[in-house]
Amino acid sequence: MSRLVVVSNRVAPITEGEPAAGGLAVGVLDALRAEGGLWFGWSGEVSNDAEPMPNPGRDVGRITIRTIDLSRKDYDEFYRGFANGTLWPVLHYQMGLARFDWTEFAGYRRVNHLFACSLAPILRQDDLVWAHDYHLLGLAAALREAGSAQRMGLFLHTPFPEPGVLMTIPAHAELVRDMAAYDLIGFQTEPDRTAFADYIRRHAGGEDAGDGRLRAFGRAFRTGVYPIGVHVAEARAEAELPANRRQALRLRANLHGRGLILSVDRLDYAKGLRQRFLAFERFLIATPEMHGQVIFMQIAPPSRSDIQTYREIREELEGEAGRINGRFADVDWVPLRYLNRSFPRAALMPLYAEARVGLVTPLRDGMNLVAKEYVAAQDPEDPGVLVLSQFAGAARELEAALIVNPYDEAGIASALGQALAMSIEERRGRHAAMLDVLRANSLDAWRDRFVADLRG
Ligand code: ADQ
Repeated sequence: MSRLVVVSNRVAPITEGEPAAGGLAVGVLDALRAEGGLWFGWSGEVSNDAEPMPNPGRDVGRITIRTIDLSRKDYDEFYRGFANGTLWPVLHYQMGLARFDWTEFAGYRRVNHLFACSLAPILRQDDLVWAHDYHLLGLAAALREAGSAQRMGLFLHTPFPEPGVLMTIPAHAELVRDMAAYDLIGFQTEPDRTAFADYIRRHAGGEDAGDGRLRAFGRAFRTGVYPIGVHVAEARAEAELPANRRQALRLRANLHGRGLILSVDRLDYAKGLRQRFLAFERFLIATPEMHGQVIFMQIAPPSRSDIQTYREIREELEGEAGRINGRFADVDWVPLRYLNRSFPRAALMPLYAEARVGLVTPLRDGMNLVAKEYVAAQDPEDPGVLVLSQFAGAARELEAALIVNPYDEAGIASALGQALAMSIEERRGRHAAMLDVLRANSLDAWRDRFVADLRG
């Protein structure tokens, strides 16, 4: 069988025998472990050399890891610049936070070429190349220029915006032309796929055969919908494992029977944290009888903290958390706990299980695995309630959650009240319905379907 070659911006640090962090890492590693293969990407190191040499390969079990470092210029223009300063905000409909600079776009393409030039010589003829996410929209085009003819697929973990939004990026035409060099492009949801197909039809003079097959720029290629999932049974098992439950037990003892509302996100403006804090404040204003009865805990480790917009959102949240606690706290109760740190995945699952409410309200999100992990970690006999943004990809599957508009603070506040008061019968019914969906669209199913379609 052909070898699987995974390409992602970062190669997750992996150690044999230890679990990996994050959905991409877990899903991809399982595939590579099962069949053996190559994982290629940036090492995470910024080198002082203008043109860093590829790092020596390393084998972990049947997986070969190959990485390259980035130069300072590449890091600034590609990673901080076009990928995270332009693409990330626009893909999440946050155009007001996006900047654009042709030099950074050229840097983005240069790094896609750098990846391609390092990868092309080590590819075998029948390899399957599976690229991940918005950093690598141009990888297949660069590989084809370098003479590679392998089958190449891209899975986009983020949303794909409607054409009018995408076109706020002045280089939109170049970007989409590059994407068309893939043989298969996978999206999280049907609206994402449709938005891409609309662009191809209306703005690239292309054709849509209606069954996912598109034709544009002289190439025929396929698109499909592959909602990423979680390992359902493992999440529940991790939630119950005594060794993982240390923090959760301390938390429970400290709650003194108060209801816990829990949110877990990377600290990112697309996750809707500010609106969520304000919604919690609304809830406290509207329900004085709940004062002293409920605690909202937000876990949000900083990410991309060398980018200005990320520093700003962090400062803003610190201010809001302080203000809300100053306004409502009592001698024996602080309503909002804001933890600017990360937890190991294994410790997160028992924390999810402690929470009466999982509050997941991104302004936009490709999928949002926290929502799925929260549901999977619950005790089916006494499950908590998921409050979920209509703009998370997960909302298309988890219809039995309480679905909210993340911009509607009053709506979120009222959903919190509904969630905290929900009867056990209703909680069980909603949870069982969501669990069925999670089992059908598991992480294994996501990966197997994508790889099978790429192979086919
Ligand atoms: P992210 O934006 O990182 O991922 P999400 O899917 O919620 O968003 O989280 C990915 C993983 O990170 C989860 O497994 C979660 O447990 C972990 N994580 C998040 N916050 C954490 C914290 N505070 N401490 C420890 N772990 C934490 C991108 C897209 C998403 C898409 C995923 C997968 O933005 O829309 O769902 O990729 O495709």
